[in-house]
Amino acid sequence: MAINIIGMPIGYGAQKHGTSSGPDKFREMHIEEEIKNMGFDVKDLGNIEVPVVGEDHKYKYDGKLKYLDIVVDANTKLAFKVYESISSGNFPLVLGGDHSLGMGSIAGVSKHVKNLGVIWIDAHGDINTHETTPSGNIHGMPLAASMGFGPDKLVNLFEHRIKVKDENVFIIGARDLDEGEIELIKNSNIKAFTMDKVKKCGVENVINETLSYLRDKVDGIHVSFDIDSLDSSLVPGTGTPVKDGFTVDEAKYILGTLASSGMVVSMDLVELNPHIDRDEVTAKTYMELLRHVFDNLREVEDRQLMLG
Ligand code: B3U
Ligand code: MN
Ligand code: MN
Repeated sequence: MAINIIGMPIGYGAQKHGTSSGPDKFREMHIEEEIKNMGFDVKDLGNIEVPVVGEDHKYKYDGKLKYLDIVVDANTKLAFKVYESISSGNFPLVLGGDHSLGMGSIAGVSKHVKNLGVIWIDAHGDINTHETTPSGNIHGMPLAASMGFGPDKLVNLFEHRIKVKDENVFIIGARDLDEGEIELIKNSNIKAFTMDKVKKCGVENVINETLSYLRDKVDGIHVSFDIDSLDSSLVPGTGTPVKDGFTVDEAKYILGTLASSGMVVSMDLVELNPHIDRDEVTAKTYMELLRHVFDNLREVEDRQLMLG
Protein backbone atom coordinates (compact mmCIF):
# COMPACT_ATOMS: atom_id res chain seq x y z
CA MET A 1 0.00 0.00 0.00
CA ALA A 2 1.20 3.51 -0.84
CA ILE A 3 -0.13 6.77 0.49
CA ASN A 4 -1.37 8.78 -2.49
CA ILE A 5 -1.34 12.52 -1.93
CA ILE A 6 -4.02 14.15 -4.08
CA GLY A 7 -4.21 17.96 -4.04
CA MET A 8 -7.60 19.56 -4.62
CA PRO A 9 -6.93 23.30 -4.92
CA ILE A 10 -10.54 24.42 -4.84
CA GLY A 11 -11.96 27.49 -3.14
CA TYR A 12 -15.13 28.10 -5.16
CA GLY A 13 -17.24 26.08 -2.74
CA ALA A 14 -16.54 28.56 0.05
CA GLN A 15 -17.09 32.27 0.64
CA LYS A 16 -13.34 32.92 0.73
CA HIS A 17 -11.37 31.29 -2.06
CA GLY A 18 -7.96 31.10 -0.35
CA THR A 19 -8.29 27.38 0.40
CA SER A 20 -7.15 26.89 -3.20
CA SER A 21 -3.59 27.38 -1.86
CA GLY A 22 -4.05 24.69 0.79
CA PRO A 23 -2.49 21.73 -1.07
CA ASP A 24 0.66 23.64 -1.93
CA LYS A 25 0.95 24.87 1.64
CA PHE A 26 0.95 21.25 2.82
CA ARG A 27 3.73 20.56 0.32
CA GLU A 28 5.68 23.56 1.53
CA MET A 29 5.41 22.03 5.01
CA HIS A 30 7.08 18.87 3.58
CA ILE A 31 4.09 16.61 3.91
CA GLU A 32 5.53 13.96 1.58
CA GLU A 33 8.84 13.73 3.46
CA GLU A 34 7.09 13.66 6.82
CA ILE A 35 4.96 10.68 5.84
CA LYS A 36 7.92 8.97 4.16
CA ASN A 37 9.97 9.41 7.33
CA MET A 38 7.35 7.38 9.16
CA GLY A 39 8.13 4.44 6.91
CA PHE A 40 5.42 4.73 4.29
CA ASP A 41 5.68 4.48 0.59
CA VAL A 42 4.28 7.88 -0.55
CA LYS A 43 3.38 9.14 -3.97
CA ASP A 44 2.27 12.70 -4.66
CA LEU A 45 -0.19 12.51 -7.55
CA GLY A 46 -0.21 16.30 -7.93
CA ASN A 47 -3.19 18.64 -8.05
CA ILE A 48 -6.57 18.20 -9.68
CA GLU A 49 -6.95 20.91 -12.27
CA VAL A 50 -9.32 23.67 -11.17
CA PRO A 51 -9.81 26.57 -13.60
CA VAL A 52 -9.31 30.11 -12.34
CA VAL A 53 -12.39 32.23 -13.03
CA GLY A 54 -13.70 35.64 -12.03
CA GLU A 55 -16.70 36.80 -10.02
CA ASP A 56 -18.77 36.84 -13.22
CA HIS A 57 -18.85 33.03 -13.04
CA LYS A 58 -20.50 32.95 -9.63
CA TYR A 59 -24.09 32.62 -10.83
CA LYS A 60 -23.36 31.67 -14.40
CA TYR A 61 -24.60 28.10 -14.04
CA ASP A 62 -27.21 28.48 -11.32
CA GLY A 63 -28.92 31.44 -9.68
CA LYS A 64 -28.33 30.12 -6.20
CA LEU A 65 -25.49 27.62 -5.98
CA LYS A 66 -22.23 29.46 -6.51
CA TYR A 67 -19.75 28.25 -9.14
CA LEU A 68 -21.85 25.10 -9.56
CA ASP A 69 -20.31 23.69 -12.75
CA ILE A 70 -16.74 24.36 -11.70
CA VAL A 71 -17.30 22.60 -8.38
CA VAL A 72 -19.00 19.67 -10.15
CA ASP A 73 -16.31 19.33 -12.84
CA ALA A 74 -13.40 19.47 -10.41
CA ASN A 75 -15.06 16.97 -8.08
CA THR A 76 -15.78 14.59 -10.94
CA LYS A 77 -12.07 14.62 -11.78
CA LEU A 78 -11.25 14.10 -8.13
CA ALA A 79 -13.62 11.13 -7.92
CA PHE A 80 -11.79 9.45 -10.84
CA LYS A 81 -8.41 10.03 -9.21
CA VAL A 82 -9.53 8.76 -5.82
CA TYR A 83 -11.16 5.69 -7.38
CA GLU A 84 -8.00 4.93 -9.34
CA SER A 85 -5.92 5.22 -6.18
CA ILE A 86 -8.03 3.13 -3.85
CA SER A 87 -8.83 0.44 -6.41
CA SER A 88 -5.07 -0.01 -6.94
CA GLY A 89 -4.70 -0.85 -3.26
CA ASN A 90 -3.53 2.57 -2.11
CA PHE A 91 -4.64 5.09 0.50
CA PRO A 92 -5.99 8.36 -0.98
CA LEU A 93 -5.08 11.37 1.16
CA VAL A 94 -6.96 14.32 -0.30
CA LEU A 95 -5.62 17.75 0.61
CA GLY A 96 -7.95 20.70 0.30
CA GLY A 97 -9.26 22.89 -0.65
CA ASP A 98 -12.73 23.69 0.62
CA HIS A 99 -15.01 20.93 1.88
CA SER A 100 -17.00 20.62 -1.34
CA LEU A 101 -14.23 18.13 -2.22
CA GLY A 102 -15.82 15.63 0.16
CA MET A 103 -18.32 14.84 -2.61
CA GLY A 104 -15.58 13.86 -5.02
CA SER A 105 -13.65 11.81 -2.48
CA ILE A 106 -16.69 9.92 -1.28
CA ALA A 107 -17.88 9.32 -4.85
CA GLY A 108 -14.49 7.81 -5.73
CA VAL A 109 -14.00 5.74 -2.59
CA SER A 110 -17.56 4.39 -2.58
CA LYS A 111 -17.17 2.98 -6.09
CA HIS A 112 -14.56 0.63 -4.64
CA VAL A 113 -15.80 0.18 -1.06
CA LYS A 114 -19.41 -0.72 -1.67
CA ASN A 115 -20.55 -0.49 1.91
CA LEU A 116 -18.83 2.64 3.12
CA GLY A 117 -18.94 4.46 6.44
CA VAL A 118 -18.21 8.19 6.61
CA ILE A 119 -17.01 10.12 9.66
CA TRP A 120 -17.35 13.87 9.15
CA ILE A 121 -15.45 15.89 11.76
CA ASP A 122 -16.54 19.50 11.49
CA ALA A 123 -17.97 22.53 13.31
CA HIS A 124 -20.64 22.45 10.59
CA GLY A 125 -22.94 19.73 9.29
CA ASP A 126 -22.34 20.32 5.58
CA ILE A 127 -25.77 18.77 5.02
CA ASN A 128 -27.56 21.69 3.43
CA THR A 129 -29.39 21.23 0.14
CA HIS A 130 -30.28 23.72 -2.60
CA GLU A 131 -33.48 24.29 -0.63
CA THR A 132 -31.96 24.91 2.79
CA THR A 133 -28.61 26.60 2.07
CA PRO A 134 -28.43 30.06 3.62
CA SER A 135 -25.33 31.01 1.60
CA GLY A 136 -25.34 29.15 -1.72
CA ASN A 137 -21.82 27.98 -0.86
CA ILE A 138 -21.46 24.36 -1.94
CA HIS A 139 -19.00 23.46 0.86
CA GLY A 140 -22.09 23.51 3.11
CA MET A 141 -23.70 20.68 1.08
CA PRO A 142 -21.30 17.83 0.20
CA LEU A 143 -22.33 15.37 2.89
CA ALA A 144 -26.03 15.77 2.08
CA ALA A 145 -25.32 15.23 -1.62
CA SER A 146 -23.29 12.09 -0.88
CA MET A 147 -26.31 10.61 0.92
CA GLY A 148 -28.67 11.50 -1.94
CA PHE A 149 -30.11 14.76 -0.58
CA GLY A 150 -29.86 17.85 -2.76
CA PRO A 151 -29.85 18.89 -6.42
CA ASP A 152 -29.33 16.27 -9.16
CA LYS A 153 -26.06 17.80 -10.30
CA LEU A 154 -24.50 17.16 -6.90
CA VAL A 155 -26.29 13.93 -6.01
CA ASN A 156 -25.41 12.35 -9.37
CA LEU A 157 -21.83 13.58 -9.43
CA PHE A 158 -19.49 10.98 -11.00
CA GLU A 159 -22.20 8.29 -10.98
CA HIS A 160 -25.97 8.20 -10.60
CA ARG A 161 -26.20 6.56 -7.22
CA ILE A 162 -26.27 7.21 -3.52
CA LYS A 163 -22.66 7.17 -2.36
CA VAL A 164 -23.17 6.45 1.34
CA LYS A 165 -26.23 5.37 3.33
CA ASP A 166 -27.32 7.97 5.86
CA GLU A 167 -27.29 5.31 8.59
CA ASN A 168 -23.52 4.89 8.08
CA VAL A 169 -22.71 8.59 8.43
CA PHE A 170 -21.41 10.14 11.64
CA ILE A 171 -21.04 13.89 12.14
CA ILE A 172 -18.77 14.74 15.07
CA GLY A 173 -18.20 18.15 16.66
CA ALA A 174 -20.96 20.17 14.96
CA ARG A 175 -21.92 23.38 16.73
CA ASP A 176 -23.10 25.62 13.90
CA LEU A 177 -26.03 23.86 12.25
CA ASP A 178 -28.67 25.58 10.13
CA GLU A 179 -32.41 25.07 10.61
CA GLY A 180 -32.71 22.79 7.56
CA GLU A 181 -29.73 20.73 8.67
CA ILE A 182 -31.31 20.08 12.06
CA GLU A 183 -34.48 18.99 10.25
CA LEU A 184 -32.54 16.59 8.03
CA ILE A 185 -30.85 15.03 11.04
CA LYS A 186 -34.28 14.53 12.65
CA ASN A 187 -35.78 13.03 9.50
CA SER A 188 -32.92 10.73 8.52
CA ASN A 189 -30.68 8.10 10.09
CA ILE A 190 -27.59 10.30 10.24
CA LYS A 191 -25.73 9.91 13.56
CA ALA A 192 -24.89 13.40 14.78
CA PHE A 193 -22.67 13.89 17.77
CA THR A 194 -22.99 17.65 18.14
CA MET A 195 -20.45 19.40 20.36
CA ASP A 196 -23.04 19.51 23.13
CA LYS A 197 -23.41 15.74 22.95
CA VAL A 198 -19.65 15.23 22.80
CA LYS A 199 -19.25 17.31 25.95
CA LYS A 200 -21.98 15.35 27.71
CA CYS A 201 -20.80 11.86 26.70
CA GLY A 202 -17.05 12.45 26.54
CA VAL A 203 -14.87 12.28 23.43
CA GLU A 204 -13.69 8.72 24.20
CA ASN A 205 -17.21 7.34 24.45
CA VAL A 206 -18.29 9.07 21.26
CA ILE A 207 -15.42 7.63 19.26
CA ASN A 208 -15.82 4.17 20.78
CA GLU A 209 -19.50 4.16 19.99
CA THR A 210 -18.88 5.35 16.43
CA LEU A 211 -16.28 2.68 15.77
CA SER A 212 -18.18 -0.17 17.37
CA TYR A 213 -21.28 0.68 15.32
CA LEU A 214 -19.36 0.89 12.05
CA ARG A 215 -17.19 -2.18 12.72
CA ASP A 216 -20.07 -4.58 12.09
CA LYS A 217 -21.75 -2.58 9.38
CA VAL A 218 -19.24 -1.32 6.83
CA ASP A 219 -16.26 -2.49 4.80
CA GLY A 220 -14.22 0.67 5.24
CA ILE A 221 -14.37 4.19 6.61
CA HIS A 222 -13.69 7.51 4.91
CA VAL A 223 -12.67 10.25 7.36
CA SER A 224 -13.40 13.80 6.22
CA PHE A 225 -11.66 16.22 8.56
CA ASP A 226 -12.43 19.94 8.59
CA ILE A 227 -9.88 21.98 10.53
CA ASP A 228 -12.67 24.27 11.75
CA SER A 229 -13.71 21.43 14.07
CA LEU A 230 -10.95 22.83 16.29
CA ASP A 231 -11.67 25.83 18.47
CA SER A 232 -11.62 29.13 16.60
CA SER A 233 -8.84 30.45 18.86
CA LEU A 234 -6.51 27.70 17.58
CA VAL A 235 -7.12 27.94 13.85
CA PRO A 236 -7.02 31.47 12.45
CA GLY A 237 -6.25 30.03 9.02
CA THR A 238 -9.69 28.75 8.16
CA GLY A 239 -12.62 30.57 6.55
CA THR A 240 -15.46 29.90 8.99
CA PRO A 241 -14.03 29.44 12.49
CA VAL A 242 -16.45 28.61 15.31
CA LYS A 243 -15.83 28.84 19.03
CA ASP A 244 -16.20 26.03 21.57
CA GLY A 245 -14.39 23.56 19.37
CA PHE A 246 -11.94 20.72 19.97
CA THR A 247 -8.51 21.25 21.49
CA VAL A 248 -5.47 20.01 19.57
CA ASP A 249 -5.18 17.07 21.99
CA GLU A 250 -8.81 16.12 21.47
CA ALA A 251 -8.39 16.28 17.69
CA LYS A 252 -5.28 14.11 17.99
CA TYR A 253 -7.14 11.62 20.13
CA ILE A 254 -10.04 11.45 17.66
CA LEU A 255 -7.93 11.09 14.52
CA GLY A 256 -5.41 8.78 16.18
CA THR A 257 -8.08 6.45 17.52
CA LEU A 258 -9.84 6.31 14.18
CA ALA A 259 -6.56 5.60 12.40
CA SER A 260 -5.62 2.81 14.81
CA SER A 261 -8.97 1.06 14.24
CA GLY A 262 -7.60 -0.35 11.00
CA MET A 263 -10.88 0.56 9.27
CA VAL A 264 -9.92 3.90 7.73
CA VAL A 265 -9.30 3.56 3.99
CA SER A 266 -9.09 7.21 2.90
CA MET A 267 -9.03 10.70 4.31
CA ASP A 268 -9.66 14.37 3.48
CA LEU A 269 -7.90 17.25 5.20
CA VAL A 270 -9.80 20.42 4.33
CA GLU A 271 -10.40 24.13 4.80
CA LEU A 272 -6.82 25.28 5.40
CA ASN A 273 -6.68 28.85 4.09
CA PRO A 274 -3.01 29.92 4.18
CA HIS A 275 -3.86 33.50 3.17
CA ILE A 276 -5.59 34.29 6.44
CA ASP A 277 -3.38 32.14 8.69
CA ARG A 278 -1.30 33.77 11.45
CA ASP A 279 2.41 32.76 11.58
CA GLU A 280 1.48 29.41 9.99
CA VAL A 281 -0.15 28.22 13.23
CA THR A 282 -3.02 26.50 11.45
CA ALA A 283 -0.71 24.86 8.91
CA LYS A 284 1.62 23.71 11.68
CA THR A 285 -1.28 22.34 13.72
CA TYR A 286 -2.49 20.48 10.65
CA MET A 287 0.95 18.89 10.25
CA GLU A 288 1.00 17.88 13.92
CA LEU A 289 -2.36 16.15 13.51
CA LEU A 290 -1.18 14.49 10.34
CA ARG A 291 1.93 13.05 12.00
CA HIS A 292 -0.29 11.62 14.71
CA VAL A 293 -2.58 10.00 12.12
CA PHE A 294 0.31 8.35 10.31
CA ASP A 295 1.96 7.21 13.54
CA ASN A 296 -1.21 5.32 14.29
CA LEU A 297 -1.61 4.01 10.75
CA ARG A 298 2.01 2.80 10.93
CA GLU A 299 1.18 0.70 13.98
CA VAL A 300 -1.77 -0.85 12.16
CA GLU A 301 0.44 -1.70 9.18
CA ASP A 302 3.10 -3.22 11.45
CA ARG A 303 0.49 -5.31 13.23
CA GLN A 304 -0.85 -6.57 9.91
CA LEU A 305 2.66 -7.37 8.63
CA MET A 306 3.40 -9.36 11.79
CA LEU A 307 0.22 -11.36 11.36
CA GLY A 308 1.34 -12.07 7.81
N1 B3U B 1 -23.88 26.15 7.18
C1 B3U B 1 -23.44 27.32 6.51
C2 B3U B 1 -22.04 27.71 6.88
C3 B3U B 1 -20.96 26.78 6.58
C4 B3U B 1 -20.98 25.46 6.22
N2 B3U B 1 -19.71 25.05 6.10
C5 B3U B 1 -18.96 26.03 6.37
N3 B3U B 1 -19.68 27.09 6.65
N4 B3U B 1 -17.63 26.00 6.41
C6 B3U B 1 -23.60 27.18 4.98
O1 B3U B 1 -23.24 28.13 4.28
O2 B3U B 1 -24.08 26.15 4.52
MN1 MN C 1 -16.88 21.36 6.41
MN1 MN D 1 -16.67 23.50 8.81
